[in-house]
Amino acid sequence: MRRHPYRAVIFDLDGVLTDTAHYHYLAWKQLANSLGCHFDATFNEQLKGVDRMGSLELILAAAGKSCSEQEKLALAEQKNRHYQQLIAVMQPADLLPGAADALQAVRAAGLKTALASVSKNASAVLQMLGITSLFDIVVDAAGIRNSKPDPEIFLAAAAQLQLAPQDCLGVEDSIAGIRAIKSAGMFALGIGKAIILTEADVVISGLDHFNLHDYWQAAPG
Ligand code: B16
Ligand code: MG
Repeated sequence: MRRHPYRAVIFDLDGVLTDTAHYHYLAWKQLANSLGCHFDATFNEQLKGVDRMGSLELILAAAGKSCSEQEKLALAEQKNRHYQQLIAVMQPADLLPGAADALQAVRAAGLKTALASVSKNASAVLQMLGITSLFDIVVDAAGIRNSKPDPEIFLAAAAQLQLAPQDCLGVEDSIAGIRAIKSAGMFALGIGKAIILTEADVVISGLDHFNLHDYWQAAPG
């Protein structure tokens, strides 16, 4: 049997394995509206995959507002408190359809699994979902300096797995994340809509449509 062209799959968390992307949206929307800033789902696409302070900067810039560093920290903390209230009740049933099966299929095929999330809440969410043990390595906000779309988080994951970037397939639901995967030199599998994730190599609507073998022919080499 032909060896699979990839040796690892690097998964994003929010919006790929679980619907925390929606909770981030609700928490940012409440904060933005309390500041009198317009906020909708279209604008939110720009925030996906972007770290907390980077997201706040985008909201303030779009509204033409300026704040001191101290005010920004307080606003980011306020958003995070609301987000943490929303995720407090998460449990294994909150895994998105196909997520656990996809992780298990990757491991059964002999490939490594990694998580690449810029969220400071990533480890807590993995614990609540009960899937920490399904990852060989986890790279989160603590392990990087630059948020997506910088490729750093995906390159760090490949390095920790002791693999070359081209041996890895990245899975992302955000425009910033797909850009990070492509900049890292990896195959990018988008989760969502092709009309939004235009830079992805392949887009599927969710991990319930994940089939590792479908991505063989598109692999480099
Ligand atoms: P936190 P991912 C990202 O996670 C989210 O997509 C993004 O919306 C959020 O602002 C960012 O994490 C930071 O999260 O405020 O919890 O540190 O998509 O990289 O898994
Ligand atoms: Mg995401």
